[in-house]
Formats: sequence, C-alpha cells, structure tokens
Amino acid sequence: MTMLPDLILPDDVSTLAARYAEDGVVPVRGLLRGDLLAALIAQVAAFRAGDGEGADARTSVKHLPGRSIVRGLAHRAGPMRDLAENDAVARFLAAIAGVPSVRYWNDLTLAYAPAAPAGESAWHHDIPAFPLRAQAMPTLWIALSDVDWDSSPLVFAPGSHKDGALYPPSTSGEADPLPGYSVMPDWEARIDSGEVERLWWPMQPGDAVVMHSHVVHCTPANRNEEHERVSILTRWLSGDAVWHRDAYSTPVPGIPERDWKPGAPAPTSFLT
Ligand SMILES: O=C(O)CCC(=O)C(=O)O
Repeated sequence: MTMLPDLILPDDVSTLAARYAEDGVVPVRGLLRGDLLAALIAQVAAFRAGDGEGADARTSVKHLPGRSIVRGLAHRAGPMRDLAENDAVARFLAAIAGVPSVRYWNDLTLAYAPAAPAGESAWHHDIPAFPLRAQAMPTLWIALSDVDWDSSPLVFAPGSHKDGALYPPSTSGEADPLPGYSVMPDWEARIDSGEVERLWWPMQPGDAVVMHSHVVHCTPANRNEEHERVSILTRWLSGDAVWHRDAYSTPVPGIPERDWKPGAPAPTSFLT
C-alpha cells in the first residue's frame, strides 16, 4: 500500500456511515493536507497548463463554457494515482458505504472559471451516466480550492438517494425518460416548500464529501471574481460490479465499447 502521511481518515466511521445512509452524502473535514494536497493541486495545474499535452484515451482535458474537466489523472504516476490505489482510502469508503470492499474505477477534476455566468451543473444524480452497476458506488469528492456560497458549492437534496429512483441526466432534455427512469422532480420547489433541505458546506482545500451514486445534487456557476473553484472526484465500486448499458450510459475513458458487455463482471482493476 502507498503510504500517504497527509491523508487523515477519521476514526469515527460509524457516525459518518449513518449520515451517509440517511442523507446520501457526508462531509469529511481536512481529509487531505500538507504535501499531498499541494502535490495534487500541482498535478492538476501542470496537466492543465500543458492544455492536456500528452493526452490519450484515458487522460484528457475538455474546456466547456465556464468550466474545464480533466478526466483520468489517476492513469498517470502521481498523487491522484496514489489516492486511487490507497488501501486505507478504499477501506474507509467501503466502511462508509457499508460493503466489504470497493475499488477505484474513474476520476475527474472540475475547474469552474471565476465570474463565469455559464458552467453550472443542474440538479442531477450521477448513476445514469455510469456504465456500471454495483451495490455501492460511492464518490469521494475533494475540494482543491476554497468553496463558499458564491464559488460553486456542491449542493445536495439530502435523502434523495433513498427510494432508488432513477432520473435521466440533466443534459438529456427528454420529457419522456427511458423505461425505468422517472421525470426529475422540481427540487427547487421541494426546497422552497420545506419538503427537502438545501444541504451544502463551505469548504477549504483538502475538505471532502463522500456521496452516494443516487443522491441528487447541483453546482451553481462560480460568481467569485477572484478564484477558480476546483474539485477532484474519484469514483469507487463494490466487488459485485457489472457492466451496464442504456441510452444514458457514458463510456469509461480508454475502455473500448467491445470490452463493455452488459451483465459481465467489471475489471478487477481499472488502473492497468
Ligand atoms: O461541482 C462539482 O465538483 C461536481 C459536479 C457534479 O455534480 C458532477 O460532475 O457530477
């Protein structure tokens, strides 16, 4: 196992696990610090500064209005890979998700440009885009910059994971979802009526949340004029994971569709 001395995993996992089960998301303050945090920030900055020079099928950068997305940094040697391969992180996430084990399968880094009117991410949950299904598919989200209400906080509808409903991706624009999917509720109306809470946290670099694959969330555009809002997301799977395919599934970068056979077991490692 790679030793990561600047990774601080809380001892009180059962309290975090209970909150994850109830809300579908739980904050973990000060997960990363010191040299590891600095190295991750530097790895993201270096890849972006080269504008993805040396990008390949697994590791790439894409610029959208108001935000940039780096995919698959864990496929390069460096701190993102150390995190993805770290046994203690995997055990921690498995304990929160209530399964015997999880393994890394995907990562992305998001940078919301300062004072960008575009770039928000509408209410959605992540599961429809995943080409995999498993008992547990937690995401470990880590802030690499300060986050406050004006700088693209991650906002949750707590408990929205509980009924197992599936909603189409916010980008699908479909009034008629696929069979098995429900029309996305109006979460703002539910929040305004008091039926659902608007849950978010100000963050410092190194603070994290663990989020359930079904919990509904959104990210407002970055209104802060001074600084970007940067986060990394690593995604994890329990041992029972199988491939899945429908019209909303998106591929895992670098894995050709011929290797993506619905119902077949997922690879034991996505970091080859
Ligand atoms: O704003 C973020 O960091 C996460 C955005 C998001 O919801 C997603 O990529 O699924």
